[in-house]
Amino acid sequence: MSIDTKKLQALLQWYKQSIGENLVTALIVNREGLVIDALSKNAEESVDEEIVGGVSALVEPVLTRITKEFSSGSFGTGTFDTEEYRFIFCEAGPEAVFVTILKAIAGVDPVFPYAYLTAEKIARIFDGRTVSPVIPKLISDSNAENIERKIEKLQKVKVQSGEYAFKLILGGDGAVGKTSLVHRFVENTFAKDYKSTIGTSIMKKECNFKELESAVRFVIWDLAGQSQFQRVRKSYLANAEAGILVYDVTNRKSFENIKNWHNEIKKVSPNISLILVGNKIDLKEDRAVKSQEGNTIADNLGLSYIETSAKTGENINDAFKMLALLMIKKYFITEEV
Ligand code: G3D
Ligand code: MG
Repeated sequence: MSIDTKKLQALLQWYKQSIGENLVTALIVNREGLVIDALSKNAEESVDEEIVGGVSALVEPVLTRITKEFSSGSFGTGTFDTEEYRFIFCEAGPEAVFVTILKAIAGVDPVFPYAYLTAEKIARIFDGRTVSPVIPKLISDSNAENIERKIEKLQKVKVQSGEYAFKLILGGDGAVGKTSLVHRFVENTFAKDYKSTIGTSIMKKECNFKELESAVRFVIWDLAGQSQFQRVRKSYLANAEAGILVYDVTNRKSFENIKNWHNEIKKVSPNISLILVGNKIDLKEDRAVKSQEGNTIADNLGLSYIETSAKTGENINDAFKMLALLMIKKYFITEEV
């Protein structure tokens, strides 16, 4: 494969201009984590080996995980923070990942649209298709729509044997424990130093039921609650078959907001199957919402209710199992009749 490296470098230079001084560097790596190309200080200079070496050491563990988790399909995008840097990973075609490294103080949301667009262009360069290295200012609606389309494409994450998994989304205020819940379920770990997710990360997980001889596959989408990027949020919620509404039992406001989350999700995905989760039950002293109240609101909304702790792992598997059973009832059993 011959890659137009000049065009690649021109594109990276445009990217640098678009992002400004918060950009530390940008890399293109393959799925094994090897650097294919990187932003050089200026278009004529060759790539700074020292920066690339240091950065790929940092990026490697993350890429290893990505490669492992998404060996059978797309992973879309993900973010990752260290003390010094913030990373954005964007899939750039089947072979490459576009990695943006920002200063720790940088906001990720304004960078996202540029990262998506650049990743798309990188994929085209690798394919040998025609593409301009010029990156326009992304403020207009039509550009936002392009990004939305790209995300919709990512929705169709294919799993083994050509079957499609259910798209699962999470609703609920920031910091109620959505990301922790998913990580607990997917990896069975509770990362104490986990920082808030900005953007979307996509994980997949299969639930097996011996009793029913069925497997339910979920493709779990995790988006930051505080995302200001409304258009991304709408396509995040769209076409979802399953969802978990989460509140924090120590945070009354998050409980009161459940109705709003329910409305917003139902508006975008009317046929979604939802359950309600009251999380952080390990914090017994700080409890601000009674179990009975959780039950009542769930009854009113016609949902099943379960209480969990992503910290201790209590009821996490059962929560997902509850949802998987709903999916079986809706999609498998009714089909057989
Ligand atoms: P979000 O994805 O809904 O925004 P996160 O929430 O999963 O990022 O979690 C927000 C904070 O709550 C995190 O703390 C996380 O460790 C903590 N948390 C999540 N679930 C539980 C739980 O069940 N019990 C307890 N005690 N804490 C939980 P930090 O301090 O890292 O912000
Ligand atoms: Mg989160």
